[in-house]
Amino acid sequence: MNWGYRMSIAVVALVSVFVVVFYTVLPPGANAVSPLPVIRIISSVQRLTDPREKLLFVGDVHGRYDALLQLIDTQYGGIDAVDEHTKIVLLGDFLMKGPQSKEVADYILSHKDKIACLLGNTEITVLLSAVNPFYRFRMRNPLVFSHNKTVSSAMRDSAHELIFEPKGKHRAMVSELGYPRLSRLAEHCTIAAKFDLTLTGSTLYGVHAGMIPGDFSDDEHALSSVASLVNMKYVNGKNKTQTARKQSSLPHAKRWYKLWEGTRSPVTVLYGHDASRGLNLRKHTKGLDSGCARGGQLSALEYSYNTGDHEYTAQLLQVHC
Ligand SMILES: [Mn+2]
Repeated sequence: MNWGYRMSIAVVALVSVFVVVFYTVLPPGANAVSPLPVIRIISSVQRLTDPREKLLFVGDVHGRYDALLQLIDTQYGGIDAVDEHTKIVLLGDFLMKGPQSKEVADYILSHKDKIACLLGNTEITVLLSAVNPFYRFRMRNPLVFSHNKTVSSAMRDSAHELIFEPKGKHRAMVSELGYPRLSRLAEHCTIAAKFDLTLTGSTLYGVHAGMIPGDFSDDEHALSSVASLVNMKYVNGKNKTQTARKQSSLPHAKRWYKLWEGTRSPVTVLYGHDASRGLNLRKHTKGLDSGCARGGQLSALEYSYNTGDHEYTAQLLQVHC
């Protein structure tokens, strides 16, 4: 054997040993940049007791900072004019697709007191990519949520379809936003938000994909998986613990919001995620993803208390994208 040939074998062997040690022997976390903050599943319960308080729920922004600005400008005359009685709630998937993800992230982080953000499947996948920079070989580091839940690699729904699989575009988003900014988003945003409207005894939940009746009830075990909350479109009508994004992935598949029809619950769920259905306003469920990312509209619902009839009214706002 000549010298060059021996060297090639030695190099291949060394690289193989390195890869094996790096991806199998080292404990999880060893090849992460650094851990992200624990992500809160639900923000601390917010009680609205003052009739002046308003909530503005905004559908999937998807990097369209221009549309978000136009919405806030049209309704309030700019973010600086939003008073302390008004809370803006972004319903997830505010990153990617459109060209201005960084501007959207900075807008949120510069106005944390006025803007609450929920994490969608897009943000979860970007965050998974951030803590697994070498995902193309193997994903080792889960995201950690309050309630001791995790979302990790190769996470599949009941039909074994991969739910969160970071791809090149997610890695590119990690590079564009940078780790410190993503870490601040992970700290500020939550998976869901609950608002108790004490003046009427009703409750509003915001969540990116959807909620099953009974989620967030006092029985903690009734909580759906994080994957359901941020990614589902369908539920198995005969087993509501099984959810999926695709209809073909489930037996007895029906849209999750059908489970809310006919209930006498005082709960209303506001969500995004389902641009294929578009604006979808029902009694207990309000779908607000009207396809801004594909040239549709950015939709929002503003809840304000009407002192005349002692009810909250929901006003629809839309801007063209
Ligand atoms: Mn989504």
